[in-house]
Amino acid sequence: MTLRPWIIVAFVTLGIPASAASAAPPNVVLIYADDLGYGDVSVNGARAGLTPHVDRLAREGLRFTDAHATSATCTPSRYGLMTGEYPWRRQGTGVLPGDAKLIIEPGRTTLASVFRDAGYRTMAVGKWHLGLGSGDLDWNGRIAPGPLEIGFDECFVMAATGDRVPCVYVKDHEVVNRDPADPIVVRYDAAIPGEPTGRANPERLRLHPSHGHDMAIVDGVSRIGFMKGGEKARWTDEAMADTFTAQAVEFIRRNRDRPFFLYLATHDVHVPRLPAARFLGKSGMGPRGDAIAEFDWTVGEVLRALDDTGLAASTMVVLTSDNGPVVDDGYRDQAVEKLGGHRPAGPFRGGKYSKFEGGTRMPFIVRWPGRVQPGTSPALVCQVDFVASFAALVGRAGTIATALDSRDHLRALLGEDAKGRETLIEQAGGLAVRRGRWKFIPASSGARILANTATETGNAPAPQLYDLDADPGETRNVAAEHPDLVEQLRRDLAEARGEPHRSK
Ligand code: NG6
Ligand code: CA
Repeated sequence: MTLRPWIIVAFVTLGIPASAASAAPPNVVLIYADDLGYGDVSVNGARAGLTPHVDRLAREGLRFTDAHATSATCTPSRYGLMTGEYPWRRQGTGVLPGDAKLIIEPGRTTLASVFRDAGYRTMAVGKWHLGLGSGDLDWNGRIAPGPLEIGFDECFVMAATGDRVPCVYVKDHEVVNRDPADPIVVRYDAAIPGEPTGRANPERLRLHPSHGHDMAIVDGVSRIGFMKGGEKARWTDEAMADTFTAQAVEFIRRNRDRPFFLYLATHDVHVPRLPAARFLGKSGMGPRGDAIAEFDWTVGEVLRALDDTGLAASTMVVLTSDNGPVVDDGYRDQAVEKLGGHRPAGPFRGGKYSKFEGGTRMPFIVRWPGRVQPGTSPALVCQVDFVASFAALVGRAGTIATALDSRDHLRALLGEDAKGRETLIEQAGGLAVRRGRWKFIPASSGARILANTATETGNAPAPQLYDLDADPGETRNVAAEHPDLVEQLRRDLAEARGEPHRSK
């Protein structure tokens, strides 16, 4: 705590609890990693020295051990984070192609609009993956609706993922460096005649796919989807983290004198993993580990910008990720061969695409010097609660009609409540449910293991119940020993789904 003695005296004299006496709401910087697993940071078990800046954030902040994304893939998690609605309530919230239309209705209350309406300057930097336009978007014209229509004052984003076309940046309503003489064509339904593809022209590749990813070739890497034109607008993979980080730092500096919300959604550590040359070999784990080092560098640059501008104490930094880790996600990048003893999901089972805890259990740190006591919290928290919780932070507590799954757990985020949610629904295709230490996965006929990524999905023909306190790795199914709990969690899931409970 950095409270000065006279302030403490004032609290005592006036009877104001120190915790309720924070001044203005802080700036908020949300660093949202892509596919970064619970165990990918040193503070959660990765080798010492891999993530020094994340470690610093954890030392100075509150590290959560039971924090979640809503889902085990990107688009649904981002949908839940932005809207405060569980994505599985909505059709069309699965992993989107790069030419998908915006899936959040313009004008809807979102995490961004909550801040904007409270007088914050808001910006989205990095990965978007929530769709752009309203169908049949012309990439050479005005790109709308998008981030600016759902609460951001400005944006500098990629449309979808690093491995999907179009491989260009969008600033506000326009593709960066677009050239009317070289129009951009994007399609997902069929190849574009005359354009090379990874499948037809593997000799042109510097990074080869292990599965999928054999369509358009951009920057020597074959991607998902087809694209033509826009040569000057195409990104260079190795410069992506530098580009996004520079945008973020510039936004912080430019807004030093007013409240701001920065949503910094990195491309790291998603595929294709092509970090800048200076990170190569840094991790000893190949490009996936080097991408973690690059992500950590981004975190360091953000912290440095806050230090340099004198904004560290008045800024809440939240660091988390959109879904669990995956080792081979479609490129032959040596991630499997060089993994060694590293455990991307930490002590948890599964990862990206999985109903086991590794799917949604995220690294999660909140730093707000002088306001949030450093330490760890076991509270069950979820990104779906950001809308309601941050609305409370900026003084707008109350029901937001469209954020129907978002609960105000600000006290948990600030370290004043060690419990958090009573129950939580986890999504990976199908659903699983948490109640305190208990985790229930209903019977499911889906594949137990995804052949391409070697993911343990959590699907099984029999219902599964795990005691995560005793067995965080979900290795011992205790459903048969606790029929009452199975029934309770089944009911929790049915209630969340809004279905009348049918006893089985
Ligand atoms: C999958 C891709 C995977 C990744 C994922 C989305 C293939 C074979 N696999 O379909 O590489 O892009 O979609 O990842 O195409 S996410 O983090 O954006 O959800
Ligand atoms: Ca992701």
